[in-house]
Order: sequence, then structure tokens, then C-alpha cells
Amino acid sequence: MNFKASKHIDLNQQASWCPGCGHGIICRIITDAADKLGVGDRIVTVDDVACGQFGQYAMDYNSIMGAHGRVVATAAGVKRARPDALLIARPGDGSAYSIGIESTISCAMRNENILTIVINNSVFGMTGGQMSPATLYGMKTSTSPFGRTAERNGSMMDITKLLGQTDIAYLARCSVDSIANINKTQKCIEKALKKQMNGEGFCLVEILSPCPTNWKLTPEQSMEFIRNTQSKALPLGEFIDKGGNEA
Ligand SMILES: Cc1ncc(C[n+]2csc(CCOP(=O)(O)OP(=O)(O)O)c2C)c(N)n1
Ligand code: SF4
Repeated sequence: MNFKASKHIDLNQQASWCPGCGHGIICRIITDAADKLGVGDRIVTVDDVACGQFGQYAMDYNSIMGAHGRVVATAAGVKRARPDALLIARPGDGSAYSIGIESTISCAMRNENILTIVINNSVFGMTGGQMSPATLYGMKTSTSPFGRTAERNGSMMDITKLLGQTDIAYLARCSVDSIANINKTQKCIEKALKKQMNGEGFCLVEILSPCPTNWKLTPEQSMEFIRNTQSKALPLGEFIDKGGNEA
């Protein structure tokens, strides 16, 4: 069977994602967005040492493997060296908001002209489902077995609150829990890529994404969890849209 629907995706290759994982869906959305804009040949992805790394086998782009937590800074460096390339850093929430929070904030403060797509499954997926900064209050993980509380585990991270008042070009939160939301996510990525082409600056699109293995849910239950719980705690929407090109 040939799954190659988009010019830059090849789902025939062996990727190691679990059934129902959101990473593959998001790779498909990225390639569809880039194809729609006709810019696939300019894309360079920077992949994290985490579950997102298998995107290198699904997407037919030039790609660089950054150190865990350093993909946003790496993408900013590559962009400075190759301004014509369209840079997409693809960290998870553990990478972008825990070990890599300094890189995320510093690149935002410098308004680096790159797109960061944070795949937020609210856990450290690859290493066994530990609590991340984006783990929801009440959520049980391997390191918060009684459910996260602010008192015991610290406040949960909402990146839209942290970066919401800054001068970056674009900040949005999307989801892959339904076809309608997948289509909206594609539009947000297209918009962010256009902003990079216009030189408008730092764009961050966070995507709520299922991790059935560590959530200990079926793929269907995981989509319901995003719909009924994760996106209630972390609302979807566009929070910064400077310059405003058409979505
Ligand atoms: C410098 C460094 N510290 C820690 C690790 C171990 N490590 C690999 S993946 C990972 C967590 C990944 O979680 P996240 O970034 O949320 O991505 P996900 O796997 O959930 O997509 C960690 C801690 C590493 N590879 N390198
Ligand atoms: S552990 Fe979670 S994020 Fe990683 S491949 Fe499996 S479902 Fe996806």
C-alpha cells in the first residue's frame, strides 16, 4: 500500500511511534502546509532527541538532530547561517518547557525568525511518561502517581501565559483531536510559515497531541481526553498575531 500522499512525506518507512500517537499526524500536517505554500524544498526541520525524532523518517526534508532541549536555539542558529531556509524546530513539551525553557524564552525575546512547533502531550513521552511542566493539575504520571498538585509538584506551564505579552510574531495553540482541528492546525502552520517568509519573527504553535501509551488510554480515549480535559485546561486559539496575514 502506498501512503505517500504529499510530496514530502513517506509513511512507508518504519517509524517507531506507538499506535494512536499524534507525532505522525503532525508530520503529515506540516508537509501538507508546506506543500500548500509550495515551499517544501526550503524547509529544514530541527528534531529533538525524543519521540518527535522519528519525524526524520516520515518527512522528506533536510533535518538536523539537536540536543534534547536545544532544538529551538539550534534552529535559530541555522536560520542566521541560511536565511533563505524555512526553519521548523519540533520539540515536545518536556523539551521546550523544561530543560529547554531558557532556549525557548531567549529565542522569543530575540524574536528569532523561526517557527517552533511544540508537540504537547503533557508528559515526557519517550522516557516513560514522567511529569512535565505541561502536565495538567490532577493528571497522574509515573512521577506524579497521586495526580499533579501545585503544592507538591509546582505550577503547570501554560506557554500562552508566559509568552502572551511579548512582541513575538505569532502564538497559537492547536489540537489534532478532530478533522476540524487538524485543518485549523494546518492553517496556523501555513500562517506561521508565511510570517517567517515575511521576516516577521518568532512563531510558536503548540499542538495538543495524544500519547496513548503513557496516558494509559486507547487512541480513541486519548482524543476524548484532549477534547474534554487537556484543551479545557489549555484553551485553543491564536494569542498573538502580529502583522496579520490571511489564515
Ligand atoms: C540532555 C538530555 N537530557 C535528557 C535526555 C533524556 N530524554 C530523552 S527524551 C526525554 C523527554 C522527552 O519528552 P518530550 O520532550 O516532552 O517529548 P516526547 O517524547 O513526549 O515527544 C528525555 C528527558 C536526553 N536525551 N538528553
Ligand atoms: S510514547 Fe507517546 S509520544 Fe512517544 S511514540 Fe508512544 S504514544 Fe507517541
